[in-house]
Amino acid sequence: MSIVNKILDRAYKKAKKISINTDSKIIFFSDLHKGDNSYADDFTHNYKIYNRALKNYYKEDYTYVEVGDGIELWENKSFEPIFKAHESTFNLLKLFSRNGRLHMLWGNHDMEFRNPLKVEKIIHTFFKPKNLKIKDLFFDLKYEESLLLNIENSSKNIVVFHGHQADYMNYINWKFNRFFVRYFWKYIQRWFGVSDPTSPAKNHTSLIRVEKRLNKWIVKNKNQMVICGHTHRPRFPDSSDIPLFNTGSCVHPDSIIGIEIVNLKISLVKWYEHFDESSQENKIIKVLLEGPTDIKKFI
Ligand SMILES: [Mn+2]
Repeated sequence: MSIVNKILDRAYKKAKKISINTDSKIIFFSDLHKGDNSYADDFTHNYKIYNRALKNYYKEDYTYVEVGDGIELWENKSFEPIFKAHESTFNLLKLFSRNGRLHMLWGNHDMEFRNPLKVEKIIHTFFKPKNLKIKDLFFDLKYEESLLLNIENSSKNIVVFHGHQADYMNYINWKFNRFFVRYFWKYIQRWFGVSDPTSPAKNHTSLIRVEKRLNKWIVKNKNQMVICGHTHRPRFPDSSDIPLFNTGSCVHPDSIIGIEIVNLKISLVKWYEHFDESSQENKIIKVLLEGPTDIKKFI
């Protein structure tokens, strides 16, 4: 059995189980790559759209699932500047967390969160006594590798993980890749405008390879439905196709893309800023890209 299959099997077996039914409302976003607001921060230009979307989802009683790479810990060594740059976003996550409606998964760019001791250390280093007030305002950062959404009173499941489990270089060698991006690539990117070669989001061959491996695993596991991120390429298959869904990302040039599950129906949605002719002002709106399609068609 290949190493990738072993990694995927393990992520599947140890997934945190959650049961869902016709009342469940879930929004999945991934790949925010929140940084320190500097030139290299890919999220900054979309934070207004993202915050508006999150406020809406919070009001409408959704559960928020972050499917990995929420935070960019390759280009940034410390968590403090990221927290300071995106405090409004973290405050929104805190609301979901306090209501028990938050699930955070780690990807390759925030794989440090795999280790609860590391999380504790990151929080401890940041929340020194002078920052204790902020700590009180913060929430428990608890990360999982994967979720298993079980359709209530059935044996049917959807598995959710970041997707770098099918990307050997980014799962096993994440520390080397992080080193490469942190000390070398960030500067090349800035000076010459070249894209990071370790990222399937910016490299078509590796994107296709990751999708192929995931498809293979799905077929091997009786067409197990999967929701992932990582490649930044949104994906919503036909019901006759292999059930591999991808949330896209929150770093698209002028929009964020995500997946919703409402009333056991799945959709792909996009949020973006749009100039409204009648009111002559910019409005942030949501459009449906695909669905809503009955989940039963995929499982
Ligand atoms: Mn990733």
